[in-house]
Amino acid sequence: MTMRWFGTGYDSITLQQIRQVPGVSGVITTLYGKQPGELWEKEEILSLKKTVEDADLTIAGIESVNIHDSIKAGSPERDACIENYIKTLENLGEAGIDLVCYNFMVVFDWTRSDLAKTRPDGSTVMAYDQSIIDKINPDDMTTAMKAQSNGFALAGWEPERLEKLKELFALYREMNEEKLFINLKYFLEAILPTCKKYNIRMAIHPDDPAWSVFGLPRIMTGKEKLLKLLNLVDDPLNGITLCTGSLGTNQKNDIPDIISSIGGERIHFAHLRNLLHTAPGVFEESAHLSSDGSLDMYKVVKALHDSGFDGPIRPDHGRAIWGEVSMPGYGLYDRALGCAYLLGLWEAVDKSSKI
Ligand SMILES: [Mn+2]
Repeated sequence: MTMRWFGTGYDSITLQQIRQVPGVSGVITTLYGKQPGELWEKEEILSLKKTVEDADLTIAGIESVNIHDSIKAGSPERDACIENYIKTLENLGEAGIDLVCYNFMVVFDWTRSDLAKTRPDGSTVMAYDQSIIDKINPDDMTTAMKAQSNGFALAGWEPERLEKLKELFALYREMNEEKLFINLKYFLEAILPTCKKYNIRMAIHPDDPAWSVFGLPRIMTGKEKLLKLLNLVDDPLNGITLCTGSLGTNQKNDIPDIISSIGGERIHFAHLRNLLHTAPGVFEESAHLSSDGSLDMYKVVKALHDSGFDGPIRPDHGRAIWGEVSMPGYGLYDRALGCAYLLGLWEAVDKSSKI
């Protein structure tokens, strides 16, 4: 069990707090100040590692080493960016880090219409309403997200990159699902020899929400396309991050079935959280418990356990509760409750399987 930690100066949570959550032994972290395409120097990685290990925790994986737009778009400067990505993987590998989560969403990363929707119990959560998104001009999206961020930098919403929104949209004007798959394959094949050398597992994160937003193509949306990617580059190191909150945005996605169809060998990392669907295209994030949302977390954990999955798990976003102010979704309290609940489910599933 792990928790995501954004690093000193970026996160409201300390490593000492994470260390005190029972059952948590590692963090999923990143060099948060890095721009997509930028090289991660070995000294920076080793310094991050030392900080984490000094707190008696381990780095269980990196989330994320972000992919530069030229790689997703397949534009000429992609080879230079892939070169930097490969050097970054080498530096991570040399530091003993062997799990990298990334995503292949274009222009906008994870998207919500509300970062602090109040629930009946007074907690606030991130929420999505397609009809609200449909009325937002994409030009205003960055400002709308930033206004609700409690002053924190939001993962995947780099202001430096989104300043050039018109250029970004122009870059992807001709983009479609098929071309995105081709560009993703090109990227994975280029980095695979390095991944093999260091045994680095690449774990693509599903698109969130799992459908096209603002007319931009999205490809990591459900079982068929996840399997397509795994077959396209058929190597055990090419795997996925099983994110229940992202795949679960589409109620047609049967998550236990996705887990058993993919198999534990290709699921390298799991984000476990729940969400509540209130109408088609309308959902809010909930507490982790099955009883609080639309997903059956027992069935999810059982499917993961039975698949032979042995990678890190982290609770994903949590609610804001007990007056805590943090980066939206990344407070301490509700994620710690999520850890305890998920570890309880895992223990029950594991012990039941051995009776
Ligand atoms: Mn996730």
